[in-house]
Amino acid sequence: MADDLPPLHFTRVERDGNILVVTLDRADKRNALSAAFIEELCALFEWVRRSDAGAVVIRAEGSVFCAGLDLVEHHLEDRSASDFMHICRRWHAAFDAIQHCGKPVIGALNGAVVGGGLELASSFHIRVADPTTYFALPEGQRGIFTGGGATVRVARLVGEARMVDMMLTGRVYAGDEAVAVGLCQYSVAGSSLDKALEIARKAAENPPLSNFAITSGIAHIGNMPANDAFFAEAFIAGVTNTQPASVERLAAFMNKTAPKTLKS
Ligand code: 1HE
Repeated sequence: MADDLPPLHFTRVERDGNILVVTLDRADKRNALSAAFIEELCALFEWVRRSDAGAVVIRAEGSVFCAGLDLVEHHLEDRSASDFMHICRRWHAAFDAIQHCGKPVIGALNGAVVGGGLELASSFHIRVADPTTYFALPEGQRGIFTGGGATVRVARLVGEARMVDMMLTGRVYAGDEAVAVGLCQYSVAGSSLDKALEIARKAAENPPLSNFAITSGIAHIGNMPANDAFFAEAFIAGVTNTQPASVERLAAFMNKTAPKTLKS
């Protein structure tokens, strides 16, 4: 582990080979996101970006992955509109730092992934649910609005109409239905951590530049008008598809020493 890991109070970081395992470690408050927790995620993922990790798994201590905004802190702080606007901008910075850390980020989810917890999880590239996992946006019921990027990331995952329904009615999704609507890509009968580690190890076999292009390029291109998107895609492909690691892998394919893409 690099020495310059920032001080951590709400998370733990361990290494499993070239995979970083980040644990949300505020189980007594169901991993609710206080302002200080968000600052820690900003600093930690800036460090992750500079690390040589091949992929990252994010898991949580305790029965709940993340209960979202620290509602008690928010209530006690008696924030002004402008205070909370600045808080939201730090949430955006933290989740952007996760999404664009350059490495595949896989969430090993459990229990509630709600409100800001779903905003956090939607910044991961792959989400794996276990049988206890459920997703909801209880903002309407709490008399608040999403402020950590859900209007972009969750709406992209599930579509605007479904997100409006989730916020108005508090509708909960879990299991295969959560996969079907796009909230997670996997729902497993066993441990979400085991599956997330398996996915992370697989993804970490790709060249780092390819993983950077995949984990950031698709999201950025999705914000562009089609003509600009095609230009950006060509540019990214120009750089990625001519990298030394790609030349080696294509030579192996030509020489019939590379694995084929087969069904199962
Ligand atoms: C919290 C929080 C929290 C728990 N902020 N402290 N998020 C929500 O609306 C979800 C609110 N939380 C819950 O509905 C439940 O806590 C759970 C279903 C997630 C878990 O229930 P449970 O029975 O396991 O735990 P608990 O007994 O409710 O809570 C245990 C402790 O965690 C308790 O503290 P204690 O000091 O009394 O022991 C709770 O107060 C504390 N806790 N959740 C603060 N969220 C940028 S905008 C984002 C907008 C949103 O995120 S809205 C969604 C907010």
